[in-house]
Amino acid sequence: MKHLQRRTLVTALAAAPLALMLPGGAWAQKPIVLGFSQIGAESEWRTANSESIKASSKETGIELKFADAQQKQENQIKAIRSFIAQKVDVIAFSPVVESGWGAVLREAKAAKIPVILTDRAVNEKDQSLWVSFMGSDFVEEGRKAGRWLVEKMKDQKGEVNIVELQGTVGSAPAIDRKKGFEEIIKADPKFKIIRSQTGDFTRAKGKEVMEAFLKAEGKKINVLYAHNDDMAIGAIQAIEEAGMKPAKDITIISIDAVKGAFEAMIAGKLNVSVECSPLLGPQLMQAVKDLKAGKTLPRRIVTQESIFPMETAAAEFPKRKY
Ligand code: GYE
Repeated sequence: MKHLQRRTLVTALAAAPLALMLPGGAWAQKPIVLGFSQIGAESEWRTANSESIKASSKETGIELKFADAQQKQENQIKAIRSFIAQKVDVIAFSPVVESGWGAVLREAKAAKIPVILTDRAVNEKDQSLWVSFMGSDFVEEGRKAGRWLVEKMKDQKGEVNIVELQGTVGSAPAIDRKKGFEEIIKADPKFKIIRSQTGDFTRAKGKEVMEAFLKAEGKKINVLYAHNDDMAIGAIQAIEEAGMKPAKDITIISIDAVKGAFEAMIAGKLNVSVECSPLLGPQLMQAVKDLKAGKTLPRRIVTQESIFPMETAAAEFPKRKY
């Protein structure tokens, strides 16, 4: 009897791990938990980015804790602190502005939770506070916008007066897109940025600020450079309401290449959009898995992107995924 009991126990113990085996032979494990702090829903780009992250977390079985910060840094810091308290496996976030992250990132590091930056960079000296940064090269996007303009205006003799709608103040894309664009246009003194103000990456503010530009400068304005499509779309409305023709009276350049921009280009109201892909979900989930498998991530993962002048819009539109 004693002997039998022992055998049963041994058999049961041997069988125990098998009970955790999935039909495919893989071990059933607790799902990896990812805490993601999103900036908000300020633009078409951002909505597509959130959808990409949510969809790929489902596909990969990574449990996603998603927090929307409504464009406020303090909300992002709160969300990250709550992810630390919940002991998630990995934290990822898209920092609304570049600076002011040191303290919370040190808390994550002390809790031994790896942090991945997506989309936007932070301005912190201690690079050990995050394991990887994936997203676009915003300076290069600004350069692409500048190069397109230089080529477009190459035969223009007189001054080219530009108004600029900047993204969120202190954000990486606003800082870098301005920098890249200026770097290219400064080669020719005929290019002048006569007004530059933030439209916070939204349609409503883009429209409002463009109205003010038009009031102040009117017909003097030759070019609008908007740091994203949404602000350009808002500005197009302001230009039309002022009785002018967008893309004709004022050449319009923007960044993102979201569907709304393609629609505007097909309607002949936007001249060009530089691509910035929001589809970071699959790369992020892969990175999370790699981290959990003990792999070291590349410090920088750059998204590959293109540029779409309005002449290409109708042919490209059906292929667009965001
Ligand atoms: O261009 C803009 C969004 O960080 C790249 O944020 C992103 C920018 C994008 O609101 O539309």
